[in-house]
Amino acid sequence: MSLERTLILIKPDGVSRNLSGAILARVEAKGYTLVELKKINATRAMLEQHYEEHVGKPFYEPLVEFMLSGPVVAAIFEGNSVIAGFRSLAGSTDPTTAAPGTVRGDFGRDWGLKVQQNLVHGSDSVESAEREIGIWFA
Ligand code: DAT
Ligand code: MG
Repeated sequence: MSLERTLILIKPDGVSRNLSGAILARVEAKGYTLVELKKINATRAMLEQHYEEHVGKPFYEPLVEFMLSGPVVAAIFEGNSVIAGFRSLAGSTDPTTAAPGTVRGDFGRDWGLKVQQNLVHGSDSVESAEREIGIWFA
Protein backbone atom coordinates (compact mmCIF):
# COMPACT_ATOMS: atom_id res chain seq x y z
CA MET A 1 0.00 0.00 0.00
CA SER A 2 1.18 3.47 -0.78
CA LEU A 3 -0.32 6.91 -0.36
CA GLU A 4 -1.48 8.12 -3.75
CA ARG A 5 -3.53 10.83 -5.40
CA THR A 6 -5.90 10.27 -8.29
CA LEU A 7 -7.87 12.44 -10.67
CA ILE A 8 -11.55 11.65 -10.74
CA LEU A 9 -13.99 13.15 -13.25
CA ILE A 10 -17.73 12.93 -13.07
CA LYS A 11 -18.59 13.09 -16.75
CA PRO A 12 -21.39 15.22 -18.24
CA ASP A 13 -23.91 12.36 -17.92
CA GLY A 14 -23.26 12.04 -14.19
CA VAL A 15 -23.47 15.80 -13.64
CA SER A 16 -26.65 16.27 -15.71
CA ARG A 17 -28.33 13.33 -13.96
CA ASN A 18 -27.55 14.93 -10.57
CA LEU A 19 -25.41 11.98 -9.50
CA SER A 20 -22.31 13.97 -8.47
CA GLY A 21 -23.09 13.83 -4.76
CA ALA A 22 -24.03 10.15 -4.80
CA ILE A 23 -20.80 9.25 -6.59
CA LEU A 24 -18.57 11.43 -4.41
CA ALA A 25 -20.26 9.98 -1.30
CA ARG A 26 -19.19 6.48 -2.37
CA VAL A 27 -15.60 7.60 -2.80
CA GLU A 28 -15.56 9.24 0.63
CA ALA A 29 -17.33 6.26 2.19
CA LYS A 30 -14.56 4.00 0.92
CA GLY A 31 -12.20 6.07 3.06
CA TYR A 32 -10.56 8.35 0.53
CA THR A 33 -9.94 12.00 1.30
CA LEU A 34 -11.13 14.83 -0.91
CA VAL A 35 -8.25 17.21 -1.71
CA GLU A 36 -9.69 19.45 -4.46
CA LEU A 37 -13.11 19.73 -6.09
CA LYS A 38 -14.60 21.88 -8.83
CA LYS A 39 -17.22 22.00 -11.57
CA ILE A 40 -15.69 22.97 -14.87
CA ASN A 41 -16.37 23.15 -18.60
CA ALA A 42 -13.58 21.26 -20.33
CA THR A 43 -11.93 22.71 -23.42
CA ARG A 44 -10.95 20.71 -26.48
CA ALA A 45 -7.29 21.42 -25.68
CA MET A 46 -7.66 19.93 -22.19
CA LEU A 47 -9.39 16.84 -23.56
CA GLU A 48 -6.78 16.34 -26.27
CA GLN A 49 -4.18 16.10 -23.52
CA HIS A 50 -6.37 14.10 -21.16
CA TYR A 51 -7.24 11.47 -23.77
CA GLU A 52 -3.94 11.55 -25.69
CA GLU A 53 -3.61 7.74 -25.46
CA HIS A 54 -6.86 7.38 -27.41
CA VAL A 55 -6.13 9.82 -30.26
CA GLY A 56 -6.90 8.12 -33.58
CA LYS A 57 -9.20 5.45 -32.14
CA PRO A 58 -12.73 5.28 -33.62
CA PHE A 59 -14.34 6.38 -30.36
CA TYR A 60 -11.98 9.31 -29.77
CA GLU A 61 -13.95 12.10 -31.50
CA PRO A 62 -17.38 11.08 -30.09
CA LEU A 63 -15.73 10.83 -26.68
CA VAL A 64 -14.33 14.36 -26.89
CA GLU A 65 -17.67 15.72 -28.18
CA PHE A 66 -19.46 14.07 -25.29
CA MET A 67 -17.00 15.50 -22.75
CA LEU A 68 -17.65 18.96 -24.26
CA SER A 69 -21.44 18.55 -24.07
CA GLY A 70 -21.75 19.85 -20.51
CA PRO A 71 -19.83 20.60 -17.34
CA VAL A 72 -17.84 17.95 -15.51
CA VAL A 73 -16.93 17.69 -11.85
CA ALA A 74 -13.20 17.25 -11.32
CA ALA A 75 -11.76 16.02 -8.04
CA ILE A 76 -8.46 15.01 -6.57
CA PHE A 77 -8.76 12.25 -3.98
CA GLU A 78 -6.01 10.91 -1.78
CA GLY A 79 -5.57 7.61 -0.01
CA ASN A 80 -3.75 4.32 0.17
CA SER A 81 -3.89 2.70 -3.27
CA VAL A 82 -6.64 5.14 -4.26
CA ILE A 83 -5.87 4.71 -7.98
CA ALA A 84 -6.77 1.01 -8.08
CA GLY A 85 -9.36 1.48 -5.35
CA PHE A 86 -11.34 4.05 -7.28
CA ARG A 87 -11.18 2.10 -10.53
CA SER A 88 -12.55 -0.89 -8.66
CA LEU A 89 -15.34 1.26 -7.26
CA ALA A 90 -16.05 2.71 -10.74
CA GLY A 91 -16.38 -0.69 -12.39
CA SER A 92 -15.35 -1.83 -15.84
CA THR A 93 -15.58 0.55 -18.80
CA ASP A 94 -18.81 -0.84 -20.30
CA PRO A 95 -21.74 -0.09 -17.96
CA THR A 96 -23.68 -3.05 -19.37
CA THR A 97 -21.27 -5.55 -17.89
CA ALA A 98 -19.84 -3.48 -15.02
CA ALA A 99 -20.45 -5.38 -11.79
CA PRO A 100 -23.45 -4.47 -9.66
CA GLY A 101 -22.29 -2.44 -6.69
CA THR A 102 -19.95 -0.35 -8.84
CA VAL A 103 -20.77 3.19 -9.99
CA ARG A 104 -20.98 2.14 -13.64
CA GLY A 105 -22.80 -1.09 -12.79
CA ASP A 106 -25.40 0.64 -10.65
CA PHE A 107 -25.89 3.96 -12.46
CA GLY A 108 -24.51 3.42 -15.95
CA ARG A 109 -26.77 3.24 -18.92
CA ASP A 110 -26.65 0.60 -21.59
CA TRP A 111 -23.38 0.59 -23.54
CA GLY A 112 -25.34 0.50 -26.81
CA LEU A 113 -27.04 3.79 -26.00
CA LYS A 114 -23.92 5.91 -26.14
CA VAL A 115 -20.67 4.24 -25.32
CA GLN A 116 -19.03 7.24 -23.71
CA GLN A 117 -21.73 7.60 -21.08
CA ASN A 118 -20.11 5.71 -18.26
CA LEU A 119 -20.30 8.43 -15.62
CA VAL A 120 -16.76 8.63 -14.33
CA HIS A 121 -13.08 8.76 -15.16
CA GLY A 122 -10.30 7.66 -12.85
CA SER A 123 -6.56 7.78 -13.49
CA ASP A 124 -5.03 4.38 -14.25
CA SER A 125 -1.48 4.81 -12.86
CA VAL A 126 0.64 7.07 -10.68
CA GLU A 127 2.09 8.65 -13.84
CA SER A 128 -1.34 9.23 -15.40
CA ALA A 129 -2.64 10.71 -12.16
CA GLU A 130 0.19 13.22 -11.99
CA ARG A 131 -0.26 14.18 -15.64
CA GLU A 132 -4.07 14.45 -15.41
CA ILE A 133 -4.03 16.46 -12.18
CA GLY A 134 -1.78 18.91 -14.04
CA ILE A 135 -4.39 19.27 -16.78
CA TRP A 136 -7.49 19.74 -14.60
CA PHE A 137 -5.89 21.62 -11.70
CA ALA A 138 -3.24 23.62 -13.54
P1 DAT B 1 -11.68 3.76 -18.73
O1 DAT B 1 -12.48 5.02 -18.68
O2 DAT B 1 -12.41 2.61 -18.13
O3 DAT B 1 -10.28 3.93 -18.20
P2 DAT B 1 -10.48 3.83 -21.38
O4 DAT B 1 -9.40 4.68 -20.81
O5 DAT B 1 -10.08 2.61 -22.14
O6 DAT B 1 -11.54 3.38 -20.28
O7 DAT B 1 -11.38 4.70 -22.39
C1 DAT B 1 -11.69 6.05 -22.09
C2 DAT B 1 -13.15 6.27 -22.39
O8 DAT B 1 -13.41 6.09 -23.79
C3 DAT B 1 -14.09 5.28 -21.71
O9 DAT B 1 -14.42 5.68 -20.40
C4 DAT B 1 -15.27 5.26 -22.63
C5 DAT B 1 -14.65 5.44 -23.98
N1 DAT B 1 -14.37 4.14 -24.63
C6 DAT B 1 -13.42 3.24 -24.30
N2 DAT B 1 -13.42 2.17 -25.09
C7 DAT B 1 -14.43 2.39 -25.96
C8 DAT B 1 -14.96 1.66 -27.06
N3 DAT B 1 -14.50 0.47 -27.42
N4 DAT B 1 -16.00 2.22 -27.73
C9 DAT B 1 -16.48 3.40 -27.38
N5 DAT B 1 -16.02 4.16 -26.35
C10 DAT B 1 -15.03 3.66 -25.67
MG1 MG C 1 -8.75 5.20 -18.94
